[in-house]
Amino acid sequence: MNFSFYKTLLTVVSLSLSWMAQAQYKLSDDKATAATVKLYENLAKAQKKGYFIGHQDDLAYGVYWKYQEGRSDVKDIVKDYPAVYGWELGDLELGKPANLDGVPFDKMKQYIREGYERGGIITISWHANNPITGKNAWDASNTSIKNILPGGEHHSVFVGYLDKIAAFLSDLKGNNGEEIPVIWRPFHEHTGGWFWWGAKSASDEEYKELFRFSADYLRIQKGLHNLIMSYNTSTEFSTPEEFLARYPGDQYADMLSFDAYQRGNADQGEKFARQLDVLLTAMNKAADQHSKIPAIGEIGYNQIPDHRWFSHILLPILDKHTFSYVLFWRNAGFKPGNNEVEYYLPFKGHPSEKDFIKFYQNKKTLFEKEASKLKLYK
Ligand code: BMA
Repeated sequence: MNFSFYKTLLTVVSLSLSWMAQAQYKLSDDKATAATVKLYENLAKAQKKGYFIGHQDDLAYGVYWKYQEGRSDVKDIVKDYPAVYGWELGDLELGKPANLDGVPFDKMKQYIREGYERGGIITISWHANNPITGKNAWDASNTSIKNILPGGEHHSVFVGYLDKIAAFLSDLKGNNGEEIPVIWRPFHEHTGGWFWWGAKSASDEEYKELFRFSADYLRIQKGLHNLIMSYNTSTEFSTPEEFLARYPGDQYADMLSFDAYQRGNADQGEKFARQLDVLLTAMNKAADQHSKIPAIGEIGYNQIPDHRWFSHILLPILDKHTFSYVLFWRNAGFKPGNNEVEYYLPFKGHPSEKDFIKFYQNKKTLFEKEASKLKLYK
């Protein structure tokens, strides 16, 4: 018996299997920077360990504070930062110094660099103003996306918007001058009817064209190669086919995601959990079929009225599935404009504090300390 022959054969087989598992996840941009490629491969791998926890605007403000160096509502409770930092560019395209939620873009750049240098993951969304009416992202009236695509009357306005976005994204640099990789999540919740790029104003084909045109513009015309493209629906689907109805194609998407919020009373929790289960099952099938990485683009239950929500509603479903990350929406706090209070993660002293610590201690929830150990950019 020649054992060494079998040993060599076994090594060759297992090496090629692990190579195939990684090669399966290939970025849609074949000119992507080395760090972007690494991040994407490492995001795919890390799914075996668990899922990263993210928070929108985490470093900029919390429910009771604004712009305090090093502070985070998450860190106040669990002594660790989130692993994923969500940021938002809405109003940048108008040349304003701060975004639609008041976050100054120069500060945002600084926070992005900080999070990245600590080993965290950056994702950026864009509540783009309506280039046709000049009103905001929620103006879904009287819009035809054809007007902003090549040949359309408002095409140049839209291209002007993209120029501003490109300037920002290309100016995100790490300490060594390298471009910071970004999970770019534009034109999100497009299966819903509330945004001008949504299902009410744009046909499936028009949406695909919008997505492709803007991706090509950023990558080819603007030479940006630090983007991981995210295709992000709302909750209007229960099968992989429905989820993919507006999918721009494998050459344009790297991550698949959806946004889902629990609303109403705490007794709606089980119903939300069942819905989340259906959504994750359908999206993950689509992700498998296309060899893309799945994630939850946005989630939350405003003010968390159920003080066991994280451990009893969310965890059992999240733990059942394999996906890359989940991003909780922003801790805006009291909003003087409309007298609303908005936050999706607890702050120190909130009745859900203990429950969130349990969520933190769960093996599969990955925060920044674990992300940093994984060296996602190497
Ligand atoms: C919404 C709310 C708004 C905010 C918008 C964009 O869901 O949080 O207050 O302006 O996201 O960040």
